Amino acid sequence: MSTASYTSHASARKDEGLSPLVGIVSILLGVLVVVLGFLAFAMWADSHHARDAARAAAASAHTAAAKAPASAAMGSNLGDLTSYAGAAPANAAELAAAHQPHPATLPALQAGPVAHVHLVLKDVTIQVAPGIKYAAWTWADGAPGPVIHVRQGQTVDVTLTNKGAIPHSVDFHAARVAPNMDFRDVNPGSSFHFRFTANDPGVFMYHCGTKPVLMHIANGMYGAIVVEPKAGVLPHADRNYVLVASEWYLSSDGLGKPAQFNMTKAHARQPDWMTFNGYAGQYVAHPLTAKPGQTVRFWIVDAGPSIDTDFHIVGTILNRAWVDAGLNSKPLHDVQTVGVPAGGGGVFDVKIDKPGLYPFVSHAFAAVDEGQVGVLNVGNVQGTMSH
Ligand SMILES: [Cu+2]
Repeated sequence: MSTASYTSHASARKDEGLSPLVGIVSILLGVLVVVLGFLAFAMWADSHHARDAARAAAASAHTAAAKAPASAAMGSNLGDLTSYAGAAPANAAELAAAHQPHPATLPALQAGPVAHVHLVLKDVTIQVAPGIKYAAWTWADGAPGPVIHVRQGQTVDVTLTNKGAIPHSVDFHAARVAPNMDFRDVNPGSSFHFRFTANDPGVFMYHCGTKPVLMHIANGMYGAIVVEPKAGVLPHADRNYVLVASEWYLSSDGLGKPAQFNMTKAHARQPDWMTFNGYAGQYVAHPLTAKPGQTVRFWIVDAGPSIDTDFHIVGTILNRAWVDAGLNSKPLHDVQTVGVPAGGGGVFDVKIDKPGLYPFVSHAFAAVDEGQVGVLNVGNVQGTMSH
């Protein structure tokens, strides 16, 4: 509009000396020409945008079509955002009680300068909640993979054996190496070997980094490596627990045939289940334990693939929190809830004097409803949580 008014003023000046009527008509004609020109430009731009949008849609359809055979072969239910959160068979409580919980206790260190790690990748049907079957791509013993515990300065000697149906790889967040060399894809039936020195203390994620990474992680290919600082650097802890948080995106309820990965839900970040150590609520049915007054250290990794964990223990306050597992830094003291980002870690100390049942959660509470909750039983008390 400013262009139109500037042009009409210019016309008015040029036509000085003619009769007022001719002047007014010429001004109106000038405005009309400008307005028509503007409208024509707007229509052209609109059609141009429409054409671009059509091209983008076609390209996106083409990409989706290109991906479709692989996704279809893997059973992904493209376009379906139906939630299966909370699905449960009639005997869910019985199944939860019978479930062997994933070991959360930090395993012992390996002696010597080299820690040997053999990771075997496999396609296996697991359960992610009581009675909920999922066709996973995981490490030999399910998801998450084994906790690797090394001392700062140790060399980690990794052998990766792929017993799955498609290429996989392993990416260690604790390593400073060239990813194109050491995180390379390994074909089915092959093994690959590499080493790195664990110079940075903390708790780190490891995961398959093969494309699409979102799918490989969501299917269960992740775990935690604890790089403990040299003896005496950290305050003493009486118990050490490792928890790997993650979320699951299901193509079906998993009650009958195993559910598979749903890319649409993964892109929408709409999981059906969220877990600590791969199985919804397993430490509610089988609590972690401590004695009153003991220092309990939680080594947390959030494997995602996409949602953060807001770690909180109900009924107490975290005495020490090394945010993002930065063990070269000083911890925060006396904090209520600490975020652990997807792909990150956190180390949290808590000392509880009073016997009781203390739930630990991701305080983003949809996560609790979807299974990311456990209980720390302090003092071997009996009973269950009322909330
Ligand atoms: Cu993989």
